Amino acid sequence: METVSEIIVKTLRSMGVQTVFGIPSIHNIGFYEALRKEPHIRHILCRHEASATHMADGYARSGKGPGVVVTSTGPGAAYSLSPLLEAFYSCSPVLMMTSNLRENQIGKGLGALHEVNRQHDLFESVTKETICLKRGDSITEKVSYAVSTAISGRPGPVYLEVPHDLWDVEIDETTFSNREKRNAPYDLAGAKRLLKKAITPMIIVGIEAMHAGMAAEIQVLAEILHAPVLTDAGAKGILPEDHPLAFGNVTNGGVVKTIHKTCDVTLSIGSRLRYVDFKRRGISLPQLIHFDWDETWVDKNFKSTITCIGPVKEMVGMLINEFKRIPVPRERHDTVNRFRGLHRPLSEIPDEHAEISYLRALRDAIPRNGMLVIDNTLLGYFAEQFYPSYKPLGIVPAKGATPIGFAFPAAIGLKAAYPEEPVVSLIGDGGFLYGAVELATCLQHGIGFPVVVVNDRAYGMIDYLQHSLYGAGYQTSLFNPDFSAFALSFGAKARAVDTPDGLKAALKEALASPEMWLIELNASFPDPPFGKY
Ligand SMILES: Cc1ncc(C[n+]2csc(CCOP(=O)(O)OP(=O)(O)O)c2C)c(N)n1
Ligand SMILES: [Mg+2]
Repeated sequence: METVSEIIVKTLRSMGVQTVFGIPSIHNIGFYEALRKEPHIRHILCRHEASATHMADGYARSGKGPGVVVTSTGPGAAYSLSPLLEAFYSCSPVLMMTSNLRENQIGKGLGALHEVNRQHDLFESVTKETICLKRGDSITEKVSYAVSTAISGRPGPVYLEVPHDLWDVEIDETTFSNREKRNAPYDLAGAKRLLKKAITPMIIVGIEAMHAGMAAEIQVLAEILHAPVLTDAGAKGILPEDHPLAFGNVTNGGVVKTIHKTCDVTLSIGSRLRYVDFKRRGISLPQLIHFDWDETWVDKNFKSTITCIGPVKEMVGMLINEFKRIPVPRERHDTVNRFRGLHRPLSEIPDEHAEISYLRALRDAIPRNGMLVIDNTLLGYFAEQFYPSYKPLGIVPAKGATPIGFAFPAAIGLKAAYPEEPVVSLIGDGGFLYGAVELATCLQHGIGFPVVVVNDRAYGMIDYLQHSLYGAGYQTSLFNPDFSAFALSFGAKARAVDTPDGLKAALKEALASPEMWLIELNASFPDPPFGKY
């Protein structure tokens, strides 16, 4: 006989879970008791459930299995909502485990501790599925189902709720074998036909393809078709951005606009084709072939000519097989050469704007295999467009729901997944103070990386919007702590810089050490990139 919590922990472990983020509570200590006895799962104790959920999201994006966060009933659970929204629309496989009232109290409105009416309903909009355990359930089956739902198809968060009187219940559970999911047959004939007729097709790759580990397939397909590749911000680097067919973020201006206007067929692979990235920018996608795992994002902003729903990696493999012996038309080579001639990578943009010099400093200091986790801060917006990424996760943005406050805790999660790889967080003074106390988490768990806090003493982006729309700023100036003294008080290292060279030197020093660093960058970037380049 084992307790429900022991079975849950055993199942998580058998499904490859190595790290769990969370905060213990009277309602989930039964689960913590099982975790205490499981030496192979590392628990990272956090200071806020919102940060813990961003950490689980950062971890989940690493591709090392689901990012698991454990919260308590009611207030603890509800703090996870906003971070789960980001994870949901960034297709990040987070497993949120939470407690609830005793099973026989749920839904009765008795006024029990931490009670919230219909707790799981809160999570319906921000998860792939909400799963509530009950007495009599096969725990192994439900927990396995929760994990596999998070990581399969289009990945995304799953909510798993356990009534708190269930944790310590002893049950005798017979093993079960995972049911095999069968994929519906898919038909690529239309896609092949259209691609054969195309003069110059373009490929758009979304963050889903990145999570599905499709870098190799994307490169082979792009080379076989000799098609330019554009990505959403989260997939930047899936084709190294110094590859001759990589043209960066779909939202960029310059050559990217020419590509949108010139290409006659679009092959979209695992992209949401978000309104903010496409429609709002006046982009049209003629003859769209939409490859996706399910139909949720199909025909939302663009009517597709051909829709192919199925296991996308496998479907791309089929295209590779079909096209590998078909010669590329001469005209396409000429068109792509013309695109190349118009392309202005970061190394060729003149230094006339401060942001370009700072992006160069970041790129020079961060090794090719490094990961830059960016918040929705002004320098971050420039990074999405101009910071070249040479690998999947070379840049990690919060573009699912565009929150601020993501990049510091998410970088903690990513660094927990990749302790040996260089990770840097770039965040504004406003966003950093959402979760700055997680410096304690870093020091407590020996997690060290540089967090660059851009101190413009403002909610700068909002100040810019107020000035452009109303001619004046209001309630956007920030009173800040002494960031260095703040970081030092936790035992982290700290440095304040105000030049690109200063930033580069501080980052190199920080990246060479295993310690936690706060680099305060005293600079402001009052003009966002939109329409500027
Ligand atoms: C959770 C959340 N709250 C509010 C916003 C609105 N918002 C967008 S940018 C921004 C200012 C961010 O300030 P800071 O982090 O200092 O970066 P800066 O704009 O100054 O570069 C705010 C408040 C948001 N995107 N997300
Ligand atoms: Mg700011």
